[in-house]
Amino acid sequence: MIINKEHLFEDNKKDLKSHKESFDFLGLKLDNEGHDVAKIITKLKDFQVAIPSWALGAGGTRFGRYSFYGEPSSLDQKIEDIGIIHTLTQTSGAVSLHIPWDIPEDFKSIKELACSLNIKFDAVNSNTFQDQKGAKESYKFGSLSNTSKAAREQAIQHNLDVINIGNKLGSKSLTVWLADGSNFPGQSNFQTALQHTESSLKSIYKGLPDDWSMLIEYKPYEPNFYSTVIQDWGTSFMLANACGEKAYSLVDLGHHLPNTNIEQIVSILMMKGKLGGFHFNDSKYGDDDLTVGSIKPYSLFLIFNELVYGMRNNPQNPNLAWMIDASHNIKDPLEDLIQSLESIQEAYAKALLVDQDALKDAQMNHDVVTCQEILQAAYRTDVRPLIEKARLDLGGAIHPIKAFRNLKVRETLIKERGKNTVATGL
Ligand code: LRH
Ligand code: MN
Repeated sequence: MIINKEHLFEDNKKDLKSHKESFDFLGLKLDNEGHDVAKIITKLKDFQVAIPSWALGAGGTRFGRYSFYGEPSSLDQKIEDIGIIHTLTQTSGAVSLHIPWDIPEDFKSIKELACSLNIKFDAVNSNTFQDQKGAKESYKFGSLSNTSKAAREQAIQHNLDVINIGNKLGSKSLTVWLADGSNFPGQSNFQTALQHTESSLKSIYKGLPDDWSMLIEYKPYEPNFYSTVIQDWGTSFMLANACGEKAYSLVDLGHHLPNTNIEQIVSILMMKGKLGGFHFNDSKYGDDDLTVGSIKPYSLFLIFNELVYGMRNNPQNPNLAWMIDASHNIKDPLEDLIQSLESIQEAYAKALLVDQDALKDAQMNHDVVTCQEILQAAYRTDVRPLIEKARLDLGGAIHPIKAFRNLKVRETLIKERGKNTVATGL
């Protein structure tokens, strides 16, 4: 399904007047406060978030999975679905593939399809947390950290194969997340496991093309529940430094123990020039992979406040890879992703309204109340008219969820694909 631009234009017409009124009102207010509204709109337009190829169908837990009709059953259909989201939101012009879940059958045609929908190939993800049929070695007791040299070499070769696949698609980064760890005290030697992981990552790093980067994702637990080799930002940072200048840490928002100050981690990694990118989602307890901004929107805003500060003051840190990593157990996957994109854009737009110079002054003068007033003034600003304007200027929907339903997207996908298609992924 391709969204008909005429139908979208007609659907927008109903909301054009109220959008224009709220945009003009907010524009005047921000102008009076000295903000460069046009510059903020441009930043929002340039801000593109990659959609995970593994989150376009219904997710599930060990307690069950409720299928969603009209799911994509091929990579082509997944790219089409990302095209639908991108047409409506104009902020998801990239896809992050997970290998082997989404190996292209025909590289040429998949590149042409993605290009026709203005979708780029962002980071490719390796998978050494599941055994593949016919694989010689098992990852039951680890992959890059396994005490078995043969298992480590198999995992290293898989990562080199993933780089090769990404290279054919125009991707420029590899994301490595390891499930490696242990379930019981005494099961593994922490030092040996980390040493194996470091030397294995160095072997993969040697296979990186010059203009590529390696993103090392950390996670405190699951699927191992006693120890995880790359458990926190410090370990990922250490390994990235050990590998070299093309290696960075990847921050998955759900990979932190409760009440961890993630915005502080983000600011430190940026200051050290080692923040490579994000997996955006939200969570209440564990790695819940819920809709971005659905549980802790203020925390997301504080993270973007550090990102805006870092993007202004840390030229040593590269451009970041913006990606979503979520799982949809009860919502329509496409609507869930659209809501996540809106929350990300909203947090970014609010953070762009923070008067960083005034904040710095107040911090220097220990004027704690003013520090909070400056942050919360930005956070309390309803920035939705700015995001609507950025979308509208690019030919998108003023209200993407409304348009998704008014244009009967799910009904059309079910007609085209039927009710029994299942997407690969989590
Ligand atoms: C691990 C993770 C990782 C992916 C997987 C799908 O929890 O966040 O980024 O490989 O989810
Ligand atoms: Mn992730």
